[in-house]
Amino acid sequence: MSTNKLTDEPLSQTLFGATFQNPVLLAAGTCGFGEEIEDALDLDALGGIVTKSVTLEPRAGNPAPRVLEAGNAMLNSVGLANPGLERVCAEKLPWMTEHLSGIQVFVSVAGHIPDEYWRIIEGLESVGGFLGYELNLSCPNDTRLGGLPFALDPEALCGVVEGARKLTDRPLLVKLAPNVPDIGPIAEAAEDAGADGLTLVNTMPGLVIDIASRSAALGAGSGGLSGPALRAVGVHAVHRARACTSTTLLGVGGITTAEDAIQYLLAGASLIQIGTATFADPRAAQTVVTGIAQYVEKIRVENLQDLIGAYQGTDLPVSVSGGPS
Ligand code: RRO
Repeated sequence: MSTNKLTDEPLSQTLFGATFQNPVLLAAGTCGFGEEIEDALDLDALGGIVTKSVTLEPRAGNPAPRVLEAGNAMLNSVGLANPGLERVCAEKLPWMTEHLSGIQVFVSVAGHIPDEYWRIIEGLESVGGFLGYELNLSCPNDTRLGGLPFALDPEALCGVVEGARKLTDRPLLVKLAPNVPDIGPIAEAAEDAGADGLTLVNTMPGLVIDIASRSAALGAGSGGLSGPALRAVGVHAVHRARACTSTTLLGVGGITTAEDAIQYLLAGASLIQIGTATFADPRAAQTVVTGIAQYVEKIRVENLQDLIGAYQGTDLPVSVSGGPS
């Protein structure tokens, strides 16, 4: 049996120059700006939150239905509904400054062209109430003007990140997409462009067809798939990014339980984000914090560093040549 002595705060980490009391954050788009969800759970018990993606102008979002169940998953096409930069600065960030002092906040930023990302950062820089940015370069529902989402095009992604890097000293996370042949080189490109951390992964493009009407079940047509069906994809993406970069990783996709979160930690994520699970159980993230604490105590590791990246398996796909035909 291990003789490791447990520290007082085994879940606490210093990352990006800030203290995260535990590794559990709420994912962008699932908790508004904190205020919208504060009655449903104890935000102070978490490591942090990522806000809904902020755009330059307010956005009403896509036609209903915006969310539906799709097997062991959820499909959404919210369409970036958000109050826009001006109201976020005037209302949301002041609320967060006042109410969220013990946890870390990242503001998610979205746009159609690089300049929109940069103008949002410029608009937020002088405002308090948050630690850093998460550049959402991977929304499947509102693509980059005239092209694929930035996260599917490494050159375009680097352009956004390099420009953003010049505008801020705050921690800069980049959120990547799962629907790429190999996320490793994309993670590497984002790190080289100046990202301080990578969030893996956004939702996977998906479609549900109503067979009676022969039309899309979501109001907008296709959407982004999340929930348990995405988890193995996300864990694999984190493991690939760990093999190709040395930057801090945030794992997201299909985490419902502490066991799910621990898979992401073992794959190399320092922080994890809970998204879809919050819709079914608003207190899911708190339950995950408690479960990770119990796990750490049970296996008697000193702290989270003993778990993070402890999975040492191969990250290479098994070759098809020579396999069963
Ligand atoms: O708002 C959305 O429809 C949305 C966004 Br911004 C995103 O990044 N991922 C997603 O599944 N939905």
